[in-house]
Amino acid sequence: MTLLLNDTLTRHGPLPSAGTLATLSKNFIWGVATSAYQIEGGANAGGRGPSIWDTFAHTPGKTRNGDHGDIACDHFHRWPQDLELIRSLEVDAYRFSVAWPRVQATGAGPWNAQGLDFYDRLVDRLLSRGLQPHLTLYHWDLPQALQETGGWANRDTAFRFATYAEAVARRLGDRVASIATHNEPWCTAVLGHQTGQFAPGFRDEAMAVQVSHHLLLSHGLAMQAMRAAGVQAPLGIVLNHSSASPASKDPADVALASKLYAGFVRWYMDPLFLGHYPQDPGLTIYPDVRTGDMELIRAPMDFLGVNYYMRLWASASNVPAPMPMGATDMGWEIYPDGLRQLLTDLHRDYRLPPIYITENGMAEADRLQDGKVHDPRRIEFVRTHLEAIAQARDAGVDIRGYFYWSLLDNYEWDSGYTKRFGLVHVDYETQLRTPKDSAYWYRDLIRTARAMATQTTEEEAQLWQL
Ligand code: IFM
Repeated sequence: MTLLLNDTLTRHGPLPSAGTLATLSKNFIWGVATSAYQIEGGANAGGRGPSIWDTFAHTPGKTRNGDHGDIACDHFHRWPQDLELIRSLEVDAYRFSVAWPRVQATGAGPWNAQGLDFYDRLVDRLLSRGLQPHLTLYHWDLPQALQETGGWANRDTAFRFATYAEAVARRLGDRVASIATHNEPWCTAVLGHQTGQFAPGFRDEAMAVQVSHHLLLSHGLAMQAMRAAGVQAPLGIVLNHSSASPASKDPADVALASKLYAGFVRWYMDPLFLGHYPQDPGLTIYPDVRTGDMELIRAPMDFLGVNYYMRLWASASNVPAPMPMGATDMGWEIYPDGLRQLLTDLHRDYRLPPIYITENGMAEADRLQDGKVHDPRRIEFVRTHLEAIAQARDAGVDIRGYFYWSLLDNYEWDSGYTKRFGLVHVDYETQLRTPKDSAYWYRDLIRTARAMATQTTEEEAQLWQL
């Protein structure tokens, strides 16, 4: 069952300041985000093939409680109700991902009509509800069959990805508001191939570096294929980014901050916007790059998606971050000013296309009590991060929207179902969806920002008439 938001205006926490709302009221969209493996379930339904996350999650010891995405939020079956829920949030936009193994079971060969139809219906229903669909092609669920031929460590996978991207874009690209090639390639490369925390679970740094290059190459090839197919939707990529703070002025801390930022942010931004990998004394392993790769990778994009959760804290002597605003249930420091700093630094260092904040949010140990979830820290988290975004916008960064991560509590990868990021609480036994206080607060914020935008436009119209 799905409880929709009722119409009453609520006061669950202070809204951002009037200045922030004014800054974010024009030419700015509000959204919520999800990804396929984290919500869909329907693992064996409709001709879907297995992905590396099915394999990884079903391997004993890899995820908390052995949790997997076989059912997740059962969105594959409950999507019509979920779309009504999104509509009742009064957002402008919904960001979701397409599961590659749902539309092409083995990552090569025939297209699965049932899978493509699923996303086709989703897109059409979103549009009919006045919601912009923002599509991500790869949110970590590589078809298992491709892993068996080497996965992202095999250069050929980049070419398979471009074929997949073109097929999806030909089918949906006339209706979606944007297409991102990858979500957070750093996670695929490093967590999937260096630390072994994520699927496919390798622990090999040199492999991770080569994977990062193949991911970027696959982005470039997919962009080229989609452009050649005449796809109309704006095309880009989504990166997870952080600012980096040295713990002190000690040169060792400063050098560590530089290395962390180079490995996390510049490793992706420099190839995409400057056409080369960054040089930093802390970076020692570089990938095998073939002639023509960098030209493909640096091809212009229509937008950049930025996901921000926390800053990187750099202490060579392991001094812990001070965490004046506390930490989330993931243990991640809450540090909104890092988002302002990151955005203004990116603006200073690169010629950027318009930016969307494609993910930002927090996990909290939420409890459903008497049909309600009180989550004041999440409200404060979003409010303070919006203040940071407004400051960056005022400083000249072209930011066009904000997507809260996530619409629903969902499958948080190796943490299984133990971490709740949603605006909407999910009871995984019954699949009951209950909007949290933060869902109401977010809806009220959007209403207020929209009212301001209309008011300003009316005032401007009056000015012109004088
Ligand atoms: O849940 C993830 C998402 O899949 C990618 N970005 C970070 C989120 C929170 O960890």
